[in-house]
Amino acid sequence: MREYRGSEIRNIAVVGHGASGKTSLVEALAFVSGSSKRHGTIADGTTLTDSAPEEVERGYSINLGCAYAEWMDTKINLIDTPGFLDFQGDAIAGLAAADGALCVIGATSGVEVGTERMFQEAVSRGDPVLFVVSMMDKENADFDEIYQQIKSRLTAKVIPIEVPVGEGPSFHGIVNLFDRKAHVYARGTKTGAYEETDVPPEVQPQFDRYYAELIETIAATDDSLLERYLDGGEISRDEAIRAMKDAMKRMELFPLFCVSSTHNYGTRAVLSTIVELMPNAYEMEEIHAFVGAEGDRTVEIHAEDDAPFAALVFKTHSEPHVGDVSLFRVLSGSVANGDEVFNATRAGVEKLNHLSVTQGRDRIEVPRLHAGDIGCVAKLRNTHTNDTLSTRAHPVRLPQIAFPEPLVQMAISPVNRADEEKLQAGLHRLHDEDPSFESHWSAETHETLVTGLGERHLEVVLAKLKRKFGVVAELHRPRIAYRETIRGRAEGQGRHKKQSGGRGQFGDCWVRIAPVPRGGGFRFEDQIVGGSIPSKFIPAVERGIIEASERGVLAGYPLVDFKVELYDGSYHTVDSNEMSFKMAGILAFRNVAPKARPVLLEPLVEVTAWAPDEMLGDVMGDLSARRGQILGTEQDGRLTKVRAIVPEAELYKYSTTLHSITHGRGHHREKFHGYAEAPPDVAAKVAAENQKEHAVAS
Ligand SMILES: Nc1nc2c(ncn2[C@@H]2O[C@H](COP(=O)(O)OP(=O)(O)O)[C@@H](O)[C@H]2O)c(=O)[nH]1
Ligand SMILES: [Mg+2]
Repeated sequence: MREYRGSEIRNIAVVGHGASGKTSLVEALAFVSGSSKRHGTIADGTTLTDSAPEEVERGYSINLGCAYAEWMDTKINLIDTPGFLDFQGDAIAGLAAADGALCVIGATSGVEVGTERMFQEAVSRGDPVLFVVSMMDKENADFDEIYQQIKSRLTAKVIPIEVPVGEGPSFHGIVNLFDRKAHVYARGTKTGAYEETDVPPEVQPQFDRYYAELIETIAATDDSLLERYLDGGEISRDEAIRAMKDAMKRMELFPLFCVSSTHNYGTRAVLSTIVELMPNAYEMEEIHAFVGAEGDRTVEIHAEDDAPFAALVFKTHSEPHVGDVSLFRVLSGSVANGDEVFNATRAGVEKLNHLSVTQGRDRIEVPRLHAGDIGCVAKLRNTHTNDTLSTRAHPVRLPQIAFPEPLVQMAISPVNRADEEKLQAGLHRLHDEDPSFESHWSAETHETLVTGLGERHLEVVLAKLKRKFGVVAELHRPRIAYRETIRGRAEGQGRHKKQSGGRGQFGDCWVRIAPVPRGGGFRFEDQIVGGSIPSKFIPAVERGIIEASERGVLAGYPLVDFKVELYDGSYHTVDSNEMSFKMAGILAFRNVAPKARPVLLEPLVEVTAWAPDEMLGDVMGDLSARRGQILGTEQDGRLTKVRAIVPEAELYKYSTTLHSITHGRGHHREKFHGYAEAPPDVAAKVAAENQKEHAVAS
């Protein structure tokens, strides 16, 4: 491959809902350009960008994948992204690495939740977006219908640039509104070869309608063109292209195309359009990168070859036998194979051996990459997603990609207990690859918790653990970190006496126990007067009480928010020691706490849920059924936001329920809120479960 400079590079993220045809489109574009020798399919598991075993097995994308198409002396980097929201972390990373997006919409499935989500994400980043209606060959494909859906659900500024010739199984060509020519595909063509003809009579009415709309729209984006148009003058193709490109950058215009990736119809036109309408890599707006240890100063980064090298690692993934592979976007400067670079995020030197570009799973070594290009390198020592590679002389840290926060929580354990260490190492590595996945050990419930964007996300984590790290693990419902407290006061004795052969044990104490406000923890007051317990044994009493309180009195959960006054006791000059006073403390707690009206505390979560208006009633009904207390509702863009306090125990798999109530359009956030007394029936159930567990254990 020859070297490409930024002006000859386009970086395009391919986004949209799951199964809208993104991966197949990338495959077709790489193939018709001649850059990929084979036209792989999803069914055979042979596409360039769905090459991980998890993807082949499931038939959908999980990781972003990079391919390229060389077309019109330009290298188009195509970043295929997953459509399911469980994997939107990679879709967001793909957009962050690109300068524009192809938003793919299936001709029969239309605009879906993932389409809305990713279109908004692209627009909020200020990236130009080109819509592509895919699968035009499918039965019931309806181009006009999809155009109307985009108009009503995504943006009124969408404008068709092409008209399909035939639809569904009879789809066999496209008419380009600029060229006023039809591409009629030879039946059975494998390479997208076509014959150029005049506009066929059957599409003439549609052509006239869309052509008028197009010219009017373009004219409206530019005052001088508008004037000429109103005076009845002509607008040339070049003028129209320039005006459209500018309008796309300002988000004032979104062109619409149509293809069949299976048949390679319409794909050449998409390639040419990307070259003509999408910004080249030199046109990137400047970025403010952080410098200095504190990161309190910034420098401007421009896409220029002779500036110092700076690149953002937007994806890392580990592959068995290869190790870690890092994908990065060169934002400024250029870099040569074998160069030494500086990871300013982790203050480490890395060597870029076998500098490459990727065509799906294949890595193709290149001598040099210029500002604006996307590259890859394997086996860096300590570099992860979101790190910046720069130089020792000019270390900078680029703004990081904001990954979505994980939401769904499960407990995980290895099936084979001996694999615990391997499991922890694997979880750690998977987080480095995918920051929207996290894991941590819960000291309170003694289990490892994993959080991700959805249940599908966590199931894929299990599959990766097995394949990449050889650990078979399983997911469970997480334990709830209940606590206990007391509502009343009580007092009494703890007396430990044991005579066994030689020296005996003796400890005796009297305590009063009382509640303190929520969050007050544990307080201990020594009120011994006259040395009824020698002061050296008093800390032992306290330790005994703390130890006993950790096991609770109702259901085996730690008892919190109480105070203990130690006010009397007795001792024996020979038999008393620390151990016996600790036992006395334990016995005192066990004797007195049950009399102080113990209650169960349960963790509460503040839930904020977003849903379309028409489903709001069902969402609130469901929250109430989960013992939720609704705090209020409020309009937030197109959706309504509901806030509620809900017991954590009732929130298991909430996102799945919300997803089905709102047909995938709702989403939510959770935040720990605090502890509150659980209702008696809940407390009784938790206590019974605890007893059952102990019965099994003993
Ligand atoms: N008939 C037809 N099927 C297609 C076309 N493009 C994709 N598909 C099928 O649609 C399904 C989803 O495609 P895929 O590329 O995986 O979509 P993605 O999830 O958006 O990447 C697969 O079964 C493809 O074979 C097309 O142009 N025509
Ligand atoms: Mg895909």
